[in-house]
Amino acid sequence: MTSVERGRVLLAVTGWDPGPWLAEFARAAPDREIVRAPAGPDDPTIRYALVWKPPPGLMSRLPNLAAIFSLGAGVDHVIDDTTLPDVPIVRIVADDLTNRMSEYVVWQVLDHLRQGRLYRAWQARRQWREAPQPAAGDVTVGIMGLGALGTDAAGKLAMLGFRLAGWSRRPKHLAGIACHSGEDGLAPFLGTSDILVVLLPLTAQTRGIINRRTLALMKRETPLGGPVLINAGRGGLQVEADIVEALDNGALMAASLDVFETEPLPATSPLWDHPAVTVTPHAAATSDPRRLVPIMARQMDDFEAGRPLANLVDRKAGY
Ligand code: NDP
Ligand code: OXD
Repeated sequence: MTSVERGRVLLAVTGWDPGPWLAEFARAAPDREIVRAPAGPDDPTIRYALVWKPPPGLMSRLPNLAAIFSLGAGVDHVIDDTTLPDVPIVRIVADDLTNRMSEYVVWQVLDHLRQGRLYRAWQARRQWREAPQPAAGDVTVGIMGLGALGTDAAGKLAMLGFRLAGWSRRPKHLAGIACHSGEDGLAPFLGTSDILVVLLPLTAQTRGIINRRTLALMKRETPLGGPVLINAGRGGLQVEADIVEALDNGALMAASLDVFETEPLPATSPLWDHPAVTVTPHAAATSDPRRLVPIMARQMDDFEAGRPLANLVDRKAGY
């Protein structure tokens, strides 16, 4: 079969450099043609789309589209398009991405446990001081979102001796994690969390879930001196004005934020220079084309051989 008979692959990315994705795709799937734009309106040659924040309406103008591959684990950037055709959406579940996210979570949790902000401030003032050193075993990390990323991060934190709690939509039983679920489980879950790690998808149900009311449900007294928030899920999960207020009134002691309501984070945001906030630029777990493209190319081959696509998005649930 020629590459045209097999159908073309469209790469539709906004805000990312397409170069490495095109190069990796050419290497991983030399028998498939990848293009940056449809040949015209209603291009019938496009069979698959690899997307990150695709322009709204673009997918609906591809009449022979068989599947959409999100270049990220989250799919809010795709399914927010109300004109999306009814084709399978595949998201990323890959060891490479999962490991990177767990590295970020462990890095931030340990930084809070070991008082990284205090020591950096003291070093800047040439102060030789020792901060209180709580034990990991006295600290409960609450993982909000016990999916591919949350369960891996929980396992790695458990190896370091932390106590674990978790929250998911549907009930779960996971060894070593006090599992809570659904709306009724939210308050008990937040009430046990000294450090809250948010790894939820952004859906109609989760939008704005980190707010004044939910932050107030966290413990005020913790072995770290106060509750800590780490959000690497999506910026739309958090109400930033409420986070700043909580940091200023003691409902929160510190926050590590990788994602924001508006990205890039506007220069005017008070989060940039808040002394209790660590900002990273949506970089907790980067999508590395070298690791991810071969997985997608394999999935296309599987699909054409009649095997089911893995890691499909449940459009009704929104993730
Ligand atoms: P999964 O779909 O595997 O897991 C999502 C988890 O969230 C599941 O446990 C799910 O519950 C839970 N959940 C969803 N909706 C609700 C709800 N309404 N109430 C309670 N729990 C809910 O996703 P991943 O772990 O792969 O990824 C999570 C998110 O991380 C992505 O959606 C993305 O937004 C973000 N991300 C961020 C990156 C970054 O660099 N900052 C990189 C990669 C991902 P259940 O188990 O019952 O389904
Ligand atoms: C993702 C992301 O969803 O990079 O994978 O945010």
